[in-house]
Amino acid sequence: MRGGVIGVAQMGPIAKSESRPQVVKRLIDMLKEAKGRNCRFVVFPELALTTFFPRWVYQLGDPELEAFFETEMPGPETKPLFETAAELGIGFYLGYAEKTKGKHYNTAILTDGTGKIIGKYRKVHLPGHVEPDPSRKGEHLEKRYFDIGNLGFPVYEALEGRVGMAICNDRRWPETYRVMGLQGAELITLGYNTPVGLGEPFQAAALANFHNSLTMQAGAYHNACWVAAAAKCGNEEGFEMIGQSMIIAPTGEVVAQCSSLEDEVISARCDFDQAQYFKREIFNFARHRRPEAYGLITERIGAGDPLPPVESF
Ligand code: CDT
Repeated sequence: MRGGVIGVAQMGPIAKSESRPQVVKRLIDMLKEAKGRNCRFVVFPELALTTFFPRWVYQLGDPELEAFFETEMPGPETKPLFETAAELGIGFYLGYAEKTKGKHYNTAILTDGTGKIIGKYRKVHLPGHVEPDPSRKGEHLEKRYFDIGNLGFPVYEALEGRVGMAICNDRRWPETYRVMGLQGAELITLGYNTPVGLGEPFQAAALANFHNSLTMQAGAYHNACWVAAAAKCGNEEGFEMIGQSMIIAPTGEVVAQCSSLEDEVISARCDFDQAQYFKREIFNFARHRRPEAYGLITERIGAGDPLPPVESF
């Protein structure tokens, strides 16, 4: 079978005081559990090696901030994860904070079953703010700490098919899935940290789980691909984050979902050929998509740009 049994390894909270070796042990334990379930690939969360530090205000260059970033992958503390994965013959998606050549990225890597890195993605849609604002109930300062990803949305050959990556807020944007869908992605892997209770208006917090599944189920169906998504969740340093990690079929159906807010492994048999009917018929982009008829949508419309004039007819 192309594809195979895919695991999602959701993580409960990571305390600020937790060391990298302690976190890596948690990841290894879940990798072993995934092996017991016959998985050949496992998806870990966004920023899976540390607490979600963008909730706090640091000055750039502060050593405490810089310590959240990896300067090499694998490094001495993450190597055991790669070694175990190679022993077990499991590939994985891992999110972490990456520092390279003076740049800081919110990054994910893809490995094959030998512990070799075969793909990298750097988060494009960075939510939140650059400057803290004491009137907010909680901060989300990804724009302060990370540079915008410079790798696009690449799709890699893996699991005898095509596998792409996204990170957290990316999952809310249809273009994330479509850019990978246009490259024939059969599985989109992603990790997330989604806090609630930062002072959202009206029902937004209550709808956080609904919007989580809504965006990913739509992305899977519209692009005829599997989506495997892992949360870091629960009460982390006094801040609540949603769980609801899931695996979604190309039909848009949820086929596995976590029920806890802790470390938890789920798995599903993801046959890439199950996507072929939709890729060949309903979402055959080459045959049915009509970008030349979409008009202004092909022009760049950025934040703060005036809205384009409306044609009268
Ligand atoms: N990590 C991440 O991207 N989280 C965002 C929450 C943003 S709330 C300011 C998300 O879209 O889930």
